[in-house]
Amino acid sequence: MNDRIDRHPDQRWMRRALKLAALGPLGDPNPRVGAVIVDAAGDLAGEGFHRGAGTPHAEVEALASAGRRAIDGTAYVTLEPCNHTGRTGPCVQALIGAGVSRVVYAQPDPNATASGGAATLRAAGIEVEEGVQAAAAEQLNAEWTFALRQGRPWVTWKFAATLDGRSAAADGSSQWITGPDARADVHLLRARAGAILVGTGTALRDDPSLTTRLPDGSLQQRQPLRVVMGRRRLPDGARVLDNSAPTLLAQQQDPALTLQQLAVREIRHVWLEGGPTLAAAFVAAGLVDEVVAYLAPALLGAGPPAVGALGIHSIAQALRLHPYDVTTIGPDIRVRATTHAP
Ligand code: AOF
Ligand code: ZN
Repeated sequence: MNDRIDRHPDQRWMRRALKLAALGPLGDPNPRVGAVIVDAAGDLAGEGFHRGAGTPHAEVEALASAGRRAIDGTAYVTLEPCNHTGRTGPCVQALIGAGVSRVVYAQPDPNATASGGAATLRAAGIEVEEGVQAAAAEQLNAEWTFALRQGRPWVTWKFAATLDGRSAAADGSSQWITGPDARADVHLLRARAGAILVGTGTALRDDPSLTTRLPDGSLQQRQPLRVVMGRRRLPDGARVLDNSAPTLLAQQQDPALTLQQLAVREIRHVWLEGGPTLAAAFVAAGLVDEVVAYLAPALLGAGPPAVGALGIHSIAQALRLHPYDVTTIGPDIRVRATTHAP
């Protein structure tokens, strides 16, 4: 960040609001939002951030801590204040009621049911400025923003494979291709999603629990929705049906329909852990937005590939990805890439 720009109070306070926003949870139906109230003298009067769906919005927390010092003050919010009554809200009425004279926000709200806050604030005589560090705010909620704009969740497809792209050996054994550090990393990244999706094939073959666990093996507090897609019946004792996390059985084979069903449930980010067939169905439908590959420095020479046939016949047709991160994790290599141009 350029020093000269950063000395500008609007930039400085918005940076503080962005830091607060980052304290909120990922994988929630709601975005991470931070708010700062600065009093009429230009001093910090209140701070807040959103802790997840059903809890107070960031502005409400910040106004509560500012009390009467909000009068004639400025509110800095990382997202356009909401204009609706959902689980809580509307924040615009809280801001008007608190007597602030100016509102500065970063990202316009892409949620049609909540947007329109700027116009309401202006109509109430409040000075409004939009777009201060909008890109950084959007980055904080990249999957959420995508989901609201596109009407479907962002899809991250994760796979583990040998360097020659095999996700299982010729005898079908597929466990522990990568080392324990890579597997722990999967649990950390998985926990950021709203749902973990596999096909019935994987559920039957591997009997995975699809929970997110901490390094000590204990369950993380928030568990993503477990989604099993396909028509095959799971046995009653399947781990994915236990009570350690909610589970949805999506009894269809169409990726777009499953994503639609998840969008209705306010899932903004899907972590896809399918086998080669399910992965190919999503990739071929253009419904994979991001790939997280864990590559073990090993060769198998035979065995099923990470992804099945995609209808691609020449190098010219290859689906080229846009890598944004390559990291070694223990002996393994993690590559993260998007399918969209940056
Ligand atoms: C804000 N401040 O801190 C957040 C906002 O169901 P609700 O009532 O929690 O509303 C969720 C929607 O409100 C969410 O999709 C987004 O548009 C907005 N979130 N707005 O002014 C906040 N979290
Ligand atoms: Zn709100």
